[in-house]
Amino acid sequence: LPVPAWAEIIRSELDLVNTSEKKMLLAKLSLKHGNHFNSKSPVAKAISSVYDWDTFKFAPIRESTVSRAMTKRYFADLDNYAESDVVIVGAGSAGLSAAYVLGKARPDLKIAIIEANVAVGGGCFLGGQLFSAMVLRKPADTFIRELGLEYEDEGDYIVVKHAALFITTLCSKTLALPNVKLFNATCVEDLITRTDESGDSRIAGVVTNWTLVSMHHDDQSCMDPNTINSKVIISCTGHDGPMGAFCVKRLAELGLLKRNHMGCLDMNRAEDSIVKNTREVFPGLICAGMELSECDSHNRMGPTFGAMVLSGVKAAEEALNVYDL
Ligand code: 48N
Repeated sequence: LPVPAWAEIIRSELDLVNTSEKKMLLAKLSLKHGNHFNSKSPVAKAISSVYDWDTFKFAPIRESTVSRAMTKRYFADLDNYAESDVVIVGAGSAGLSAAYVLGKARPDLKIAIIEANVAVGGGCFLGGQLFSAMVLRKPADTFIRELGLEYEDEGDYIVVKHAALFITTLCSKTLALPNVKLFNATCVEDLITRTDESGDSRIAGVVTNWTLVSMHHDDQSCMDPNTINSKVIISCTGHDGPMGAFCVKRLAELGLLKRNHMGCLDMNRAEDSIVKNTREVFPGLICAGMELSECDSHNRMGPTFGAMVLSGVKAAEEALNVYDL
């Protein structure tokens, strides 16, 4: 049978998808178009030509090659980002939004993201109380369109079908930027400061350690940290979790910043005030997202993320406006 034009189109698209997707697509097409897709059809051949499972074999490798492939790159990154232009603490919705905007706007800047968890996302892998859909109030829809994400437009707000779709898309686009590096499973356990003759201090970088090490300083002998020097820190460590609001708490502990606690939930007040007040809270330290509520006692907003996204965007702009980067 001559190969109908649509089979040619499908075949070319089949080359774009991986095998499991090919199989799924073929099954769908078989259901839709009947026996055109039997095992002898050109499209079926396109799939089976990819892998002959009987003779399938990976190329050989030695274990140490894998180890060297990882460690060589990881330690080269640590060396490269030991002096960063910007360090973003926390890879939740605010931190990743800040990293994306900054990394895209200034490809000349070296941006290190330090995330305590193995996984990024913070509170944004779910929309709220284990529900998956994610609500963002307008005008945060502009950022969702920037990411090329589909959403349902409900007038004053939009809904992304799964919060994980948002945060993984944001993460993948951010990490694809050549000047952004994520150090996950790594936490900021202290800050680097400089104090001038008049006794005024400013932040000059972060003190880091593997998160699991940081969590066991009380039951292990001294496990010294690593450091990253940078001109500015954007702290987005949230209000929740074992290290929430880390930088605000650390500065408050030293009497360098007044700590106010997060207010009760008021969605309208919370989102406006968090975005409006995203700013430098201490010389060298910009605070964004829910960590700010622990600094200025803003209300919490509950399961809506527009303020997190736009607070991250504003923090990126503050970093460019306030500092000579
Ligand atoms: O998602 P979070 O917690 O923080 P934000 O500010 O990006 O987003 C907050 C948002 O998820 C909400 O809380 C929503 C809107 N709920 C509001 C409400 O009313 O309940 O992300 C912070 C990230 C996490 O991934 C932490 O693991 C990480 O920061 N983190 C740290 N990473 C490195 N070093 C640290 N010291 C540290 N502390 C926290």
